Amino acid sequence: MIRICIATVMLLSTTLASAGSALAIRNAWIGFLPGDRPSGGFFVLDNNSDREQTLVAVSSDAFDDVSMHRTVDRGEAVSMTPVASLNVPAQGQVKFAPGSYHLMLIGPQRALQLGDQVAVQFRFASGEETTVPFSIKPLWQE
Ligand SMILES: [Cu+2]
Repeated sequence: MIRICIATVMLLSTTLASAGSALAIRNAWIGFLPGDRPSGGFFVLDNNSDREQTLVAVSSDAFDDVSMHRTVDRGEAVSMTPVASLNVPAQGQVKFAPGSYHLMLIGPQRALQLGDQVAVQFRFASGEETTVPFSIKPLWQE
């Protein structure tokens, strides 16, 4: 019974957090590469709630496939590993930036140009979803 009560309280606080838009995604941009090569997506995710939030899915109609990656520098070799989900601490922040976490955007549905915007959907374990416009920018400057 206690477990059920706790679950209910958590559900309620999740709903309240959603209503207050506790999650904010800003500085969202996609590093431009000509042609249909995979692009990287970058942004800052703020969790303004008092609960840890977990980012569980990212998608976009503008691409065949979107996934979360992390660049790992092992000294002699730099590689990327897929990230299935990502925890954002309460009152914390996660930065997606070149050389670190990034979105891997594969198979653009149309030729993208500098200055274009594409919509990217984010889904969290709480059930909250948000759609964020990403600007197409040169890869080597923010
Ligand atoms: Cu990658």
